[in-house]
Amino acid sequence: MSDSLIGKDVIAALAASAAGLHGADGNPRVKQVVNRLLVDLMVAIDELDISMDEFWTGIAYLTQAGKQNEFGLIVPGVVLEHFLDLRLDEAERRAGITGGTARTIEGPLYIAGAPLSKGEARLDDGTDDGQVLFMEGQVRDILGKPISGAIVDVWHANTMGNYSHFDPTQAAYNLRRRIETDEEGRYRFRSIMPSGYACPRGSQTEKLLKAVGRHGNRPAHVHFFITSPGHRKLTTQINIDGDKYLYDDFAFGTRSELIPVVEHVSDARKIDQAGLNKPFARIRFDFTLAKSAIAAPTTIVNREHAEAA
Ligand code: MBD
Ligand code: FE
Repeated sequence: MSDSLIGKDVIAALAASAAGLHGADGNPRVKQVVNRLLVDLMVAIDELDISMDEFWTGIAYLTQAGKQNEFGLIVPGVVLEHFLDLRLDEAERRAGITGGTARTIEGPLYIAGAPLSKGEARLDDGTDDGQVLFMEGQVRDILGKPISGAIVDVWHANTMGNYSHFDPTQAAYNLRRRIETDEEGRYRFRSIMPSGYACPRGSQTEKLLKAVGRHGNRPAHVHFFITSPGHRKLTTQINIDGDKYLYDDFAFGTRSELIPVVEHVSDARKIDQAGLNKPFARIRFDFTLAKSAIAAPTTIVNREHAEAA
């Protein structure tokens, strides 16, 4: 690292001017954030002696990432989405909110408006002959009371690690459903065992990961939003135990509390009872929601979500 060429006072003055701090117009929060990020960026450029070519390579990288709509993938890949979770965890701890199911990142592949059904659903359309997976459980509050009428919004990849909507070969909303819990707070679904996701070949995300010597794989997982009036929204995932990438997730989403036992059922009678003709897997997982609180930041995240046609 070479010595810096520009004084910190000069950088501060340039950033303040560029962020409009000397005028009354504009959005004060935007001005505050832009000022800070400009200071931090100029200090980094100066102290790391970032060359013009390096700088413009970075801008070209980001431009292409934007064209390819990849920021939603780069953000978890560079740990920022997990970092936001850690901050929310700590804010909740300080507000005295404890006992809920662990949260983990949403990721970029949620599609709003999946078909809604009561109590149970089948997520797959029967065209993927992956292992059948039954998953069920109960949604409860932190006192252990079942929450009926909660919405379990679930989405996951197919056996190729691909998500419907983003993968045009799958039907709309394949492997995506919303299930309303029954009177006992229970949900239940049939689906197929997902495979892990891998960042697309040739993507900007993959290029960055390669440049820092990392891979772009996630362990197999199932995503959830759990919502119920009067309770804090839960954004989480479960990971499939035994996956090669279980504790080596490029997106930093794995949490040990979110790795349920996967029961592999090969007993002929049980297979028959399930109406199947080959072994299947079963996962039981309960969700615990914290009560709504005004003392802590909201868990409702407003970000752009597509909806299938
Ligand atoms: C995924 O399926 C995912 O969940 C995340 C966080 C990033 C990329 C793909
Ligand atoms: Fe995912």
